[in-house]
Order: sequence, then structure tokens, then C-alpha cells
Amino acid sequence: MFKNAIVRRPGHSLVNGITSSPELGKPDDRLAIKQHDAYIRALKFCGVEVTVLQADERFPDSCFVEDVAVCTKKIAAITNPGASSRKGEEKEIIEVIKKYYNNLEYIKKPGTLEGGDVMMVKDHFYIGLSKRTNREGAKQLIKTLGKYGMSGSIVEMLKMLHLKNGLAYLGDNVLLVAGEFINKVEFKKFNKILVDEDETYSANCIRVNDYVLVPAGYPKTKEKIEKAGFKTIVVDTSEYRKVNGGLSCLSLRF
Ligand code: CIR
Repeated sequence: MFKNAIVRRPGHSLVNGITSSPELGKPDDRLAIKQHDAYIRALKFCGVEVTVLQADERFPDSCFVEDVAVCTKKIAAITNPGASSRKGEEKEIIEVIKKYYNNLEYIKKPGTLEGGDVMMVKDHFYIGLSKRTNREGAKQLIKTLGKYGMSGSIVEMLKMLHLKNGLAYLGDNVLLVAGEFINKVEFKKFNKILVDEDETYSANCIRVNDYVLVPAGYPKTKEKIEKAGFKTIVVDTSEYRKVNGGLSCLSLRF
């Protein structure tokens, strides 16, 4: 069960967020705010108390709060983002997280890690090695988790920006999986819901208590999740997709 979520409002500078899909155009920042409102409503509907942080225009990608901390049952680890324009975002979350956690840990240089590369399955954390998360950062997190009776393992990855662009653990041993992760041996033990190639973006769903939040516009994935027995809530993230963001990136949930 998640009791809390932290989100940060998108700023006007979201239009300058890092993107690998410039062909999708710049986000419409007013629509992004409306979509953010709906996202917060959906989290609240799932029974989560939502802390809403003010936009931070200095950091175009700072609404993607998931990347700056890894929140577990026992500790939160403040990350060291791998993207240079995102370095410093993590400092802005520390005081907020301190309200919820007595135990804070830190990923330190030369380690880099972004929360989008970390997938929690109960007390185990899968950590993707991406352009943002390096082996040293992953090792630091695994060591930290070990100190508190949790575990972590490394997932090699080649294509996706973040691990959770292609994976979402929905609970009850069900894993939503796309692209390069479909045949990975480390995910063999899960009951997999395969995301069709033309709906890859929708692999970034989030299970929040009794519901799975699904991005708007991906009917096949939505149907597969419902057929597997989950209730869904559709949230439009079109403006965040333009800067490689999605449902998981927009909140910290714990
Ligand atoms: C970035 O490239 O860092 C942002 N434009 C998108 C971050 C998405 N975060 C995530 O998948 N966890």
C-alpha cells in the first residue's frame, strides 16, 4: 500500500526538458499543468496523500521527481542524477523527504543513479544500467539496501532511457514488459503482460493501491491489464511524453 506521494508542478521551462523525440514537438505547458492536475486527482482517488511541490523553473525536468530519490519501506536514497542539466534537483527534495524518513542515504560521485532506473518488487530492487545510472551508482544502492535487509540486482540495458520505460511491476507477480526486457532471463519468473511494439510507451504504468494508472491512447495495453484482473485509471500524459516522461516519473510513491 502506498500512503504518500510527492509531486512537483511542471514549470514553463518544461519546454526545454531533455528529449530524444524532438519530432513530437515541444510540450504545451498549459496542457501539461492540466494533465498534472488530473494526475494528482488520480493519485488521491487511489487513496494517497499527495504533497505538491512548487515548480522549479531552474530545472526543466524537475517535475520528474521519481528520478531524484528511491523511496523504500525503510529508507530513502537521494540519488545523483546522471544528466548534467538535472544535477542539483536532488538537493531540492531532501528537506521534503526528511519529513517522512528518519534514514536518508545518498548516492555519491562517481556513482550516478536516477530513480526511473529502479523497479521495486517487494524488498528487491532491479536497477537498470542506463546512460543515467552507472555501475558504481547501482552498486552503492545495492550496498545501502543490504544494510536495511533489502536487496538489489543489476539489469543490463541497451535501448531504453530508463528501466521503467519498459517495465512496470503491477503486483501479484505480474510484470508489464516491453521491448528489450521481454526475453530477459531475470524476469522469467514473473507472469508477464507483453506490451505491443506500437504501444511501447504504455509500459510505463503505475500500480497505486487498488488501481493501475495507464497512459491515455494505448487501448491494447489497457485491455491486457484489465484482462489480467486489474482496475485501471487512464491519465493523459501526452505533454510529458514529448520530453520522455511518463506516469512513473511524475511522482515518488511510498
Ligand atoms: C529526462 O530526460 O531526464 C526527462 N526529460 C524525462 C525523465 C523521465 N523520468 C523517468 O522516466 N523516470
